[in-house]
Amino acid sequence: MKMSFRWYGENNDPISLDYIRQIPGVEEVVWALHEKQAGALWTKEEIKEQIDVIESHGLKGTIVESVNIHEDIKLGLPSRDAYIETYKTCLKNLAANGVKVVCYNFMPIFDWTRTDMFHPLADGSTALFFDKEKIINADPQELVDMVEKESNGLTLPGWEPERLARIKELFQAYEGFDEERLRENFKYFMDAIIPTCEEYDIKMAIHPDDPPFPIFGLPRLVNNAENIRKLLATNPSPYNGLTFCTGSLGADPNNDLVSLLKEFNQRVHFMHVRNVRVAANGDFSEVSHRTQDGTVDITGVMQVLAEINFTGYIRPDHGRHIFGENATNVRPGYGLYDRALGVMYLLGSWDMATRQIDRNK
Ligand code: DNO
Repeated sequence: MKMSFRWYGENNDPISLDYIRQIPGVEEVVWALHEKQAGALWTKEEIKEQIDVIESHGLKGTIVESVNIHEDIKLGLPSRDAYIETYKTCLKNLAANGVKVVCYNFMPIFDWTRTDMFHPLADGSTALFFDKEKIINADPQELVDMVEKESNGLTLPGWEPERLARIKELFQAYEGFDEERLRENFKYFMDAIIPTCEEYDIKMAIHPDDPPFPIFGLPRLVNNAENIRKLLATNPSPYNGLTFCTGSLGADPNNDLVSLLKEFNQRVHFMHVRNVRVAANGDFSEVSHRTQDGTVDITGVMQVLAEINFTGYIRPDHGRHIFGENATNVRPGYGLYDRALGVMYLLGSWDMATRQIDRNK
């Protein structure tokens, strides 16, 4: 298992690589060229420059999150072929620099969605929060305005201003779009890139839909066992793999994370581990990584990883904002402290589980 930590790049992340390096067990930095729009080319030189910075701090940069998919690919427009060619070149350029896994998503228009970025928790910290009722009644534009207001000038992944400027037009383009059509477009994309992935040994790891149910009428592809089965079946190559995000999938209480991981682990290349507390009305709050603090069985998930001797990448996902972190000094969900505590919890669970397995041998 390769422990990693997400980092937004120099002059873009308030957290330095020097700090990340001090978190026990972290070997890898999960990075991206965040200034690049979906569909843009990542050159070999730009990639190398970023990896050099990471390596100069004693860390590795062999996993990327995300190389975003242009909306025309998801929509299946004729222009998709040109974007797919560029995507393939990105993959080749990443592979040439030693990158092994690419995390991405296939969600229409929005990436992850929340209604509140600094929701107060009982312990005095704050965390990302999702109010289901509010979303059902909201106009997508209100959500965009909220995200802009609460992100304090730091661009949030998946909420880039360029993407948000096109909201109305994109909603029109997706009118009448259903799951089947989106899945067909996914298959078209996957079938086109898999030969490149296989040739250059670079794996794709799709991120689940967050939240794992349709919002604003937009279809979902990666949200439960049945849909994940269908998605993986579109192209059976192991290079068509998953990012297994416990927080995203766990926001639907019908998803049993331990059994999902048991079923799909052969195709899981990247683990995002965090906990959520789901309320009876469907609202959910992000919480600490600890199993008892939420409704996701985090230690159960770590036990499965230990049992299969997981060799892929893992990162603590979002954390609460604690120890003085707030809207003025942190990117929502991506503070330093709670994610660092998360690393220790995940490694502690892993160490105990693997030790037990060794003893029983
Ligand atoms: C949120 C992240 C997502 C994730 C993308 C992958 O914090 O987990 O933005 O990076 O969905 O493309």
